[in-house]
Amino acid sequence: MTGGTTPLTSLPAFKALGAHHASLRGVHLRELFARDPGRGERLVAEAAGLYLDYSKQRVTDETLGLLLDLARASGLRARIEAMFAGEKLNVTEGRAVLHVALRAPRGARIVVDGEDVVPRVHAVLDRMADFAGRVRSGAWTGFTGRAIRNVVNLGIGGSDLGPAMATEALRWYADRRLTLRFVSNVDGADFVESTRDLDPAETLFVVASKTFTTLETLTNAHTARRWCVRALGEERAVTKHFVAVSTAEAEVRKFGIDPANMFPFWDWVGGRYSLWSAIGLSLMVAIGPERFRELLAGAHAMDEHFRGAPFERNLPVLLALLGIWYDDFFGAETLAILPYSHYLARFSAYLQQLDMESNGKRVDLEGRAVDYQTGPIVWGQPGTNGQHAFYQLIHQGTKLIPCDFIGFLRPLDEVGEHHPLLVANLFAQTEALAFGKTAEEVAAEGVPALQVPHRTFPGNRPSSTILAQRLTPAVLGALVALYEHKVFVQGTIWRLNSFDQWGVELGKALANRITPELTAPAEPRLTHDSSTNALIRRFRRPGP
Ligand code: G6Q
Repeated sequence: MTGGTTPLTSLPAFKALGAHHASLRGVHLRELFARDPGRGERLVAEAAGLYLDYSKQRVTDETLGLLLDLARASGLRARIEAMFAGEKLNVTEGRAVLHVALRAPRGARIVVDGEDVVPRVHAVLDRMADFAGRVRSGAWTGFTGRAIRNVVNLGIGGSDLGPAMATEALRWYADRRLTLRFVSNVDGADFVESTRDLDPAETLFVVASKTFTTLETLTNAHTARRWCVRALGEERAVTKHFVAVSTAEAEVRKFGIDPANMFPFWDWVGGRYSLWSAIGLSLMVAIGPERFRELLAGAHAMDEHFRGAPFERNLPVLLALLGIWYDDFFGAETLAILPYSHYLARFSAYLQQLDMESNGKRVDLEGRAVDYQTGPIVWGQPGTNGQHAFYQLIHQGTKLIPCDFIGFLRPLDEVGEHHPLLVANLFAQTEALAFGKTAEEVAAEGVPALQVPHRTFPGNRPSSTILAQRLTPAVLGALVALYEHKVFVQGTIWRLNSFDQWGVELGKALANRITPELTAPAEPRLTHDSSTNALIRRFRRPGP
């Protein structure tokens, strides 16, 4: 597949990028803009309602040409087709990778193991729509006949972050008579604080778990069941207050949820790619089926763009290549995601899982240790709050931190002058990072000599700006799909399996071993290292 057997770092395009980096690393963005005054309108691309300005990135036409060569030499085109064709790209688990099928329109055809999955996808979406409609209208009642006012999603990781992020992002569109909560942590405080003010008679739990064996989710689900049954007096209440989203019908039955109240999805949907599936049920209840379908349509528009647009105008490909440029050639270790929208408060956390769980890998598809950098540390917070916290380091620290700024031209609610103030801050940050402020400029303002170095901004700090008209469900869908495909392109070039997550297993297994050692009545014989043994003994010591 990817570039035959030639190691990535031996590909001519990779080597050429190395040499090119040596000649470009000393060139300032000020110079690149001075050389090409049209750069800000030229180095842009647009698709699915998103406008990407990457002119403030440390690239020239030559850089882009070489990065595109690298993409082609990595067999990217064939790999995109393989994903859409339902090939089992998740080789370590023998699974297809078909989140794109979850947002394919009715009538499209995507075949897995000889079966067109699109009709199945729409059958589940229709059932979800029916259910969401009944909850929203009050037709679905709790055990005592009262309408549902609260929906609590019990899930973790991919079964939590997507719907939690999107419910927050699309709160403006939500039915405000409903309260949505997301409980993920096995720390009992999460459940207690999330249900403290809820009436069990009006509360519906959505137990969202692909495997239905996840310790955190099952622990929370059992606690929720006790909370519900204790208040409502009967085990039978469970049928009216619990629904499940899962691939594992037998486990759902075992828990006591009627499979009629279970919304399925499939093993070709990875957890962190599952927002579009029945895992989005709580979101659909919040915003309604129509809005949910707009979200899917936005993602589908990005899918079509990704699959069809030439790489040089392809948003996910461009973002991916820019990331590789900094990761592998500039030695950047992180990527900051900076949305200038309060609604996108959870967006960076969501992308953190998407990117870091997908491409935080150290061996390639053949199991060989790689000799290049792979996925970045993804972090960030909504602006402008971050400006008053960590931007100092981005502007004047010793580290190179590429940034993705995300903003909207129009607000959902016009509130005085808030929106122009917000957007001015976004634009100003990208300008300040790129161009900085020289010592001469600082001195010319009459700043005392002692302060000049402290008040100088080196600039040349790269960023992309992604703009959309408004934060609509379709725009959110396109934005999430943009990053999903970016991660896929990078995983392809880095030759990783972006769709497994074995790195979460060891900690789980060790926790299962330690739990009985913490709770056993008799002093257990501890055989860990001296640190872990001492921590366990400290836990077991009677407290004050
Ligand atoms: C995501 C991972 C992981 C998963 C959770 C929850 O890609 O697979 O975050 O979503 O571990 O798993 P369950 O849905 O099976 O409870």
